[in-house]
Amino acid sequence: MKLKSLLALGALAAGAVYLYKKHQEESRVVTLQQEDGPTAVHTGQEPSNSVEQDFAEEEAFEVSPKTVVIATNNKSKVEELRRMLEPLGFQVRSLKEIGLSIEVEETGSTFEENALLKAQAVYDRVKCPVIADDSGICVDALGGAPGVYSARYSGEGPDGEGATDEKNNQKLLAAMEGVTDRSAQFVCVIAYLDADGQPHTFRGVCHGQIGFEERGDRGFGYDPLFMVGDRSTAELSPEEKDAISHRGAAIRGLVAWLAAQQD
Ligand code: ITT
Repeated sequence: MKLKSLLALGALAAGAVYLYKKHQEESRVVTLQQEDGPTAVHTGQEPSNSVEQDFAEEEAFEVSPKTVVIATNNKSKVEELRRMLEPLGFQVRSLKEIGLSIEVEETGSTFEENALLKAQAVYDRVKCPVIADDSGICVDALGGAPGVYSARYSGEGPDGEGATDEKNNQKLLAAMEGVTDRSAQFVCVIAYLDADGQPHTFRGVCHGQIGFEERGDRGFGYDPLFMVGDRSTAELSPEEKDAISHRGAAIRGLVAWLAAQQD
């Protein structure tokens, strides 16, 4: 195993130990009331299934020191973040699971700004640790476009009304017709708001090339067009994608930072 991989594994293990210790230490009970949002109940205990099922009706959900709410409406992002975070001891809660319906206007001009906007909007409603993800694809020959507009690329107006993954990919392929420089980056910024609402951001980048046709049926979004070596990221297994992806890199940044907080 390469030294880089060993170091990454070490950082992940340290992060997991940190979360475990934090969980062991916490035993107080705090109830936070929200005006028109759900109520987060901090107990330091594992949540029971029955509490989970009542989230929407009760406007309450249980929060242990390991709980993190994922501030995204993109279920593929939730899936990727969950599969990376849960093995490290995080208790991942999606917006759907806590019964919180929220759309945040992405008015920022950088991934960092938009990730923070999304994290803050959700933190204001739940007052417990939150992770938001703003990500996209930046194509060198297109001056970095679609960048922060990746989700809205094929849509109408500033909200990108009507954009879909399929239309985005078709538009990108058309824009790249006859272009020889195909270099591109997937970028992900994870905004983490801790229990006190202090913001921290972590950026991950994955370098690749825009393909000439869609390949593979895994992943989501621009994956079928994003080539790393001779495979698209839609042809990688989940583990292979996490090991090289922009999201994987940003999450490893967060986990290493959490581990450093132990001291
Ligand atoms: P939220 O804002 O609710 O998180 P969203 O899908 O609108 O969901 P973004 O604004 O961050 O998220 O847009 C991300 C865009 O970049 C969207 O078009 C994704 O399909 C694409 N994208 C991000 N990560 C990707 C990945 O790992 N593979 C393929 N496409 C990705």
